[in-house]
Amino acid sequence: MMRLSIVLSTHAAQFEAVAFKGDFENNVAKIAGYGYDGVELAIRDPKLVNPDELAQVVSKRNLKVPAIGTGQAWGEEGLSFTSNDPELRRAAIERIKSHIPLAAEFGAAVILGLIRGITPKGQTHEQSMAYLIGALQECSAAAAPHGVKYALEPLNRYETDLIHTVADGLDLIERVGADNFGLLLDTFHMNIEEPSIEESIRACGDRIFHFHVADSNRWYPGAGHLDFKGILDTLFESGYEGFVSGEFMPIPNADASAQRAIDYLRGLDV
Ligand code: LER
Ligand code: MN
Repeated sequence: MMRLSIVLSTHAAQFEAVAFKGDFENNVAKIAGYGYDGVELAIRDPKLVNPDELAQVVSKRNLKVPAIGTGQAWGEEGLSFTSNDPELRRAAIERIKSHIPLAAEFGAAVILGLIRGITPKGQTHEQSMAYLIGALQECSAAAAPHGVKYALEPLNRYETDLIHTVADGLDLIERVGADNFGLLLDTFHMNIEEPSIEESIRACGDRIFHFHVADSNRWYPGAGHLDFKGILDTLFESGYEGFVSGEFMPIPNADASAQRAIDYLRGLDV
């Protein structure tokens, strides 16, 4: 049976598609109660969490942590691999490396979303790509001995100018040249950018390190017009063995969206 998780922030977060924010223990209990197998933790800074406490709360409910999201470090602190400020670039790299011990403890992938940044005015796209590749090589090399993987997420054009599609991501993987560097595919972004979601999943193959689901409108799966049966069958036919993780807006509210998502996805018989 497909393993399902949902994004949960360890602290109150600004990102609108994080359904559950704050009140960590209570939310973990609710998520387990709905039948999820895991929680994807959004952690701005690992220094702000107590790893043993986190592990205890999560394992008490028999949940796994398939991935750790880092995007709040960009959203709330402006850290970016491609900033024109060398101190912010260095801080972003150090922050992303600082997730390695926690990720190793949970056996989780570390997600690289908006921490990649957006090309600042006056900087060329080539320069951003050079910064990005250097940062990814440094982080991947630091994580490899610990068995930790990084999953960079292609994001739609309205969020960044850097890496929109699986094709962009595969080209980046080639240039980074590290076995522990792959992609996180998100159906919301794919619906905007990919010519064919299924073809792109097949093209990405064993470099799919994590998977986000939201419907076309970024509501829970089942609330829009994506063909999740076709998408998820293709994903598992490609050999994917990881979690399918819900990252959608809390509409009509966090609890109802989480419950409707799991009911719908389980009903697909994937
Ligand atoms: C994060 O996983 C995501 O999908 C982005 O839209 C964050 O900006
Ligand atoms: Mn996502």
